[in-house]
Amino acid sequence: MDEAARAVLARNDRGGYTVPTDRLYPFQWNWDSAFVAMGFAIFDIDRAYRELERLVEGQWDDGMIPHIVFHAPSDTYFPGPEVWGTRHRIATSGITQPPVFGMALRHVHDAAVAAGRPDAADRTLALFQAALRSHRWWLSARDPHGLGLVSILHPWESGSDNSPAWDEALARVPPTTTTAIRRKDTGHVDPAMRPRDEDYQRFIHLVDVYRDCGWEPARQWAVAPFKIADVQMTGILARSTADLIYLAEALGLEGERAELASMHHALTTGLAGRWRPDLARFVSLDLVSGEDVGAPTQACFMPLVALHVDHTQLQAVEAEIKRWLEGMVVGLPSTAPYSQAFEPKRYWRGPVWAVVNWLLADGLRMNGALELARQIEQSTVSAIERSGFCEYFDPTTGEGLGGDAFSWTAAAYLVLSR
Ligand code: 2M8
Repeated sequence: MDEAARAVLARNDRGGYTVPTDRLYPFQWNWDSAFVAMGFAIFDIDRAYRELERLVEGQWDDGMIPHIVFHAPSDTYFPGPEVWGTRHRIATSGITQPPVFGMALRHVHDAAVAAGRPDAADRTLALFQAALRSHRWWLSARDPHGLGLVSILHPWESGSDNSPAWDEALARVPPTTTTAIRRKDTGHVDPAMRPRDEDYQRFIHLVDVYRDCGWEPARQWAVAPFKIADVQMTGILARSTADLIYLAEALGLEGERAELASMHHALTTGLAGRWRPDLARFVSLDLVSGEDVGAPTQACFMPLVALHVDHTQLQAVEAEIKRWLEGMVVGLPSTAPYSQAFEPKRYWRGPVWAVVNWLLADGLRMNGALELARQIEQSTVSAIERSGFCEYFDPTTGEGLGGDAFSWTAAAYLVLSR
C-alpha cells in the first residue's frame, strides 16, 4: 500500500506539482498541494519543497495564494482560466482555499532538518515569507473589521463546495450568470455524487460578480452576496499561524514572530467565541444575515486544530463526534447522519474525506483525546486499504467514491498509516 500510495503521487506529478487526480482536476490546487507536500516529506524532501514552491508561483502581489494555479492548459475542467479572467503572471483562479500551507511548511521543514539537509533553512525561509504575506492578506482582506474570524466569499474557498453549511446563504445568491456554464465534472464521475446544477449556477454567479470587481479585495468585500466568517477556515489559519510562529523561532526572526503572535491571539480569541455549548460544537457566522450557521458539518470541530479547549468542551465534543460515528462503517461523515441534509454519497454533504480526518485527528490528539484520534485515523487507513485511494468514502458502507488515484488520499495514507 505504501508503494501504491507513492505511485499515485508519481502518476499525478506534472513536473514539480501534483494534480489532485487526472482529468477531473488537471491543475494545481492549493490545499491539496499542502497535504501532498506532507506526504512527499516522508520519502522525498526535495519534492515536498518543490510542491510548495510551485504553488507559490501563483501567489498574487497582494499576498493571496489562489485556489487553483493553471500551470498548463487542459480542457477537462470547468471553470478554466478564461472564466476567472485574473491578471497574475501565471493564470490562476481569483479565490483562495484553506491555508494548510503553514502547517505543511513546518512539517516539511522538520523532516528536512531531521534528515540533515543543508538547504533546509534557505528553502524554508523563502516559503515562510510567502506564507507570512498570505496570512497578512487573510487578515486585511478577509477580516477587515477585526472580528478575529476570516470570511469566505465563495463556497469553493471553503474546500467543502456544496456543504449544507452554505445552503441558506447560497439560496440568496441568484442562479443567473453572464458566463456560459459547461460542466465537465459530471462527464468524469456520476452526477449523483456531485454538486447540483443549481449549485453551479450560483457558484458561477459569484465568480461573475467578483470578476466584475477586478478581483480587488475591498470591492469584493463591499458587494459580496455570500460572506461567511468560517470556523473551519479560521481554525486552519490559526493553526498555520502557530506553525509559522514555531518556524520564526527556528529561523531567528523575532519581528515576524511577534507579528504572528498577535495574529494568533486575534484568531484564537475570535474562534473561542464561536463555541455553542448547547450544540456541542463551534458555529460559523453568516455576515450577510447576521445569523449563526446551524448546519452540523465537519467544519464545526475544526477549531480543535488551533484551540486548547477546556475539559467540559472536550467531553462535549467527544460525545458529539461519537454520536456521529454511531452505525457508520467509516467516520467522520462531513454532515451529521441525523441531519436531514445528510446524503452519504453526494460530495461534501455526508461522505468521509481522508484529509478532513487527518486534521480532526490531529486536533483531537492536540487536545488529549488520544483514543478517538486513533480511532478516526485507523478507520481512515482501513477504508483506503479496502477501497483504494478514492477521492472520498460513503460513511454508511465504506465504499470509495468520486475520482480515483487521488493525491491527497495517497498523502493521507502515507502520513496516517505511520
Ligand atoms: C473540490 O473542489 C473543486 C473546486 O475547487 C471542484 O469541485 O471543482 C473540493 O473537494 C476541494 O476541496 C478540492 O480542493 C478540489 C480538488 O481536489 O476539488
